[in-house]
Amino acid sequence: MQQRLEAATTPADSDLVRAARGLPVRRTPVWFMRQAGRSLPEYRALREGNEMLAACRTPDLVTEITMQPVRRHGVDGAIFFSDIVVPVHAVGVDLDIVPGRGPVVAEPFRTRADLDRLPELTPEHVPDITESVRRLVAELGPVPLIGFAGAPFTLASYLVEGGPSKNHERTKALMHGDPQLWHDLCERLARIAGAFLRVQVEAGASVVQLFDSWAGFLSRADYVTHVQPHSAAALAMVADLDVPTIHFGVGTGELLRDMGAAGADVVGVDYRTSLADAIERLEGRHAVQGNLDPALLFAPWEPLAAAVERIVAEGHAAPGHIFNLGHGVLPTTDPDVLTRVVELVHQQPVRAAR
Ligand code: 1CP
Repeated sequence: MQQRLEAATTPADSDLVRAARGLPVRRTPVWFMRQAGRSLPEYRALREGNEMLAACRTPDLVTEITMQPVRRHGVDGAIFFSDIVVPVHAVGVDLDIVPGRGPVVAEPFRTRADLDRLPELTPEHVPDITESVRRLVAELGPVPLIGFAGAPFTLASYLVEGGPSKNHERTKALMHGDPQLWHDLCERLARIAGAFLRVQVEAGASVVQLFDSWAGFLSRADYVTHVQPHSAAALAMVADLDVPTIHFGVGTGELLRDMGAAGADVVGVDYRTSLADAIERLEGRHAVQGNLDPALLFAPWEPLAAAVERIVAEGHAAPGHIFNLGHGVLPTTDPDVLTRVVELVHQQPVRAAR
């Protein structure tokens, strides 16, 4: 017998949080990475004349931009509008987010002396983040706010390369050329990422996601030796706070088990690995999140709907499933298609209680 659940009145009882914890849900929860952003005309209007980093530090803009996709699409979670480089910028690293390019660091990190530029992050560095989260939690009611941080490897890549990188060659050169310096750099970044997650949870975020977007560029051996312990350390910094954690990377089919072992409740799956294969690799230890190919949002409705239905059905094999894309919403996506996908996911049958 399926137990009937009353409508959620708190984020802790929402379908998103319940799915992350492997509990029965009313409907499969759905949100989209990069749901706040350039696909929405109302976002583009608000960002007009506001630089990205400044926007991330302005509570009026952060709350409005975070709310936009929740109102428009009826998604089950709000992703905090920020960027993975906000905490390192907040502790003093000179960087900018260049339109059309991404984060660019003025002086890339290459030597031991550079570690001095990464002090501990305290709540005093980011009072505006606390303020934005508090305002959002009040406005969202039962809809959970998803906080996030960049994982040490992905953050280190931006700092070492000096910006977006295709091959991460300087990062890997440091990892292998001076493993001790690499370890010390990632240890600092794990503390900053973990502290940034804590600030968001202490202000009221109900779930957090650690983005290790570029982990898929690593061999499994490198991941296990040089990366996973630091991601685990970042996640461990919120382990006492009673919020579920999600761990995501792109192209990580070969790393899913090791990413899961870093300690998150939910493992994010990109579109290259089927959800069925991912669930098998994770051996029932984790809920999963994913994994519609963002490019499929440009296909005709029939094949798109078939892919959505297949993903929801495959998700039933996991302890819990949060529907999402395999990576972020592409800027030219038609937002009406996203709304339609949310409706379709919500219409699908949920897994029978076990
Ligand atoms: O002018 C603009 O609109 C800037 C585009 C933009 C936006 C909207 C950037 C620059 N960052 C963001 C917001 C953002 N970044 C969010 C919140 C919005 C949401 O998800 O709805 C989040 C979660 C991020 C996280 C982020 N930033 C990641 C991890 C997620 C992922 O996409 O893998 C990464 C890798 C970044 C770096 C970054 N910031 C911005 C860009 C263009 C990039 C990628 C650059 C690159 O290719 O290396």
